[in-house]
Amino acid sequence: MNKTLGRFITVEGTEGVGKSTNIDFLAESLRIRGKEVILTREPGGTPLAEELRNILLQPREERISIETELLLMFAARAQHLENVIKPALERGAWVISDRFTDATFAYQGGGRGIPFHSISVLENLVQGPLRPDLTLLLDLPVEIGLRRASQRSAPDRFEQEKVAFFERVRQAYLQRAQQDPQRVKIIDASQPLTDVQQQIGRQITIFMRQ
Ligand code: Z5A
Repeated sequence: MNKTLGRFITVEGTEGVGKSTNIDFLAESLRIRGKEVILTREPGGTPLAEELRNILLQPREERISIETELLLMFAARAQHLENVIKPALERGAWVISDRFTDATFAYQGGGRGIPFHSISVLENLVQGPLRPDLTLLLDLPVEIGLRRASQRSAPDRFEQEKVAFFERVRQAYLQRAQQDPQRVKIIDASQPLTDVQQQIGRQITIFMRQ
């Protein structure tokens, strides 16, 4: 656990797994236990980081190099950590972030092919020792997630990727869970919403007992 009073929970997964749908439920289940909860997201979470998010997600003619994409993700993260996450943890709040650095390992690492050790260098530079206390990985076959997500607005720059890209992202996430089972808990997101929420509730109960 971080040596702060608050706790840092991240929610991860590939496209359309139900992160946004379940994050409010997660926040509410902590609030009824008396916790101050801060909900945030990556890339984003501060005005500047949200500007970087727009740059990252907007489809554009000029190709964004994979290194530029990686560095912009960490630039947004540095801002988010300094101005939102660390101050909240220091005053004892529980921070829930819709995505964090596991997404970088999954998308820029697994998806784009940037070596994991290069990502680790930036992770250490930007975060120091700070890591999430708990990560809920909502896992779902890629085609189901893409089908769920396709019912929304026009696809962003990531959503324009092919199925094979998201398969690599999913495998990288599952690898992260395998390497750190104490922190990363897999939630079967293919189940009906009530069942997914029961799984999340169980993990939160276990986490709060630790
Ligand atoms: N990215 C990156 O590359 N590197 C990084 O380091 C970071 C991010 C931090 C923006 O993320 C992009 O940034 C992301 C990765 C990249 N791009 N992609 N792909 P984002 O999180 O903002 O965007 P997103 O992944 O596109 O989120 P999403 O598509 O909104 O997914 P979601 O929040 O997980 O899904 P949802 O909106 O909650 O649910 C989708 C639909 O399914 C919706 O209609 C629900 O009603 C429905 N749903 C949800 N649960 C169920 C169940 N259980 N059954 C049936 N239907 C369900």
